[in-house]
Amino acid sequence: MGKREYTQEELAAALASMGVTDQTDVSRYGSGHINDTFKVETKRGVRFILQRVNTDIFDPVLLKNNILRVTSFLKSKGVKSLEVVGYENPWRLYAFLEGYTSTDVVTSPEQARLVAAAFAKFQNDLADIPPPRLDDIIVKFHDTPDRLRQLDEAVANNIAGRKDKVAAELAFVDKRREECSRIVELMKSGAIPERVVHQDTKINNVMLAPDGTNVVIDLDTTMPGSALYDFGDMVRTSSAAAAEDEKDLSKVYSKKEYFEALVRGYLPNAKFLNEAERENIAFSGRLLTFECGIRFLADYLNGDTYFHTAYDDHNLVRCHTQFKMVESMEAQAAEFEAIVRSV
Ligand code: ADP
Ligand code: GN1
Ligand code: MG
Repeated sequence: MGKREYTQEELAAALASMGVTDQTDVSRYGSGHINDTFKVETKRGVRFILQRVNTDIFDPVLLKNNILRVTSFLKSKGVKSLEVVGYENPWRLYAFLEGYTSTDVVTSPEQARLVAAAFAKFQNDLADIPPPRLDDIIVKFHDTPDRLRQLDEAVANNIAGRKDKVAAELAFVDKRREECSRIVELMKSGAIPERVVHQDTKINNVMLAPDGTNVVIDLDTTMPGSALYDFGDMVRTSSAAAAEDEKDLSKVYSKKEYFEALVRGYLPNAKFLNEAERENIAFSGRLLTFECGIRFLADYLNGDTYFHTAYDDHNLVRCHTQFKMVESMEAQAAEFEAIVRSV
């Protein structure tokens, strides 16, 4: 879906509802695929992030409740997090994280290590959030068999008439169906515990500062799930040699030195992991990347209604990079397993 247009009047009304009337500039910001995000400059020199929550995807009332619980709990622990300045559904205002930047591609092993340590710390920080259980903001979010079911439905419906263009991609999926249920089955059996996890650990959801400090952002999907969802999705973007929408697939592969840095950043800081979780660390990278490829493919077939897209085949290009990453991880599976064992 192309991004929705907003008039300055609409943006001004949203800001005014949250007490800001001295804005000098409000402009699109960041490269998130879900919400509409704006940077706000003011006469005072204070800056904000204004966001309109994507109400096609989220129940805004449940989402607000989770976000306020998570951010206030982290604040009570002295953990630097998103600071909610205003929240008038579907709009919200965050303090701008000055001095921090986000990137779409990892540029050094040290950066990968820092990001993995940041998400391990995030999981630790939220391990003792008081009851009740956080809401399932998106039900079955990382239930890979259910994502396959959604893809099959998209193929059957063929809403955008693109089915004939994706025969090779569907054959790629068919060869890998069996492995898809491993994590959900281990969760059902109790071998893998439910924890409060982030569930969208892509590299641009961590803000980084030059001194190595960081802030985990995009807390919309922070809810009960598996720690492996976070590690796996980290491998998806933070071991990638190229951007999620790189068209030249010869540039797209999973870098072993980045994978190793992720494991070195994550495992020593995630001491809570049990045996079954540790055994599936390397596998989770392949699975979560495959799942994301399936999601891009299903959205392509559905006519691009979920992820923001900038051009016609954007979701198909993204699907290709994900599947190329999967092949790369499959080819290095033994080496990746050995890295996990050595750390
Ligand atoms: P989406 O859910 O669409 O991915 P995000 O919440 O991740 O939206 O925000 C999109 C981008 O906006 C982030 O990747 C980051 O670059 C930027 N951003 C979000 N919140 C802040 C903040 N508080 N301060 C500075 N930049 C931010
Ligand atoms: C979306 O919101 P953003 O851009 O950080 C998506 C993730 C996908 C990712 C793929 C709520 O993340 O699950 O992995 O795109 N978020 C949601 O880039 O669906
Ligand atoms: Mg984001």
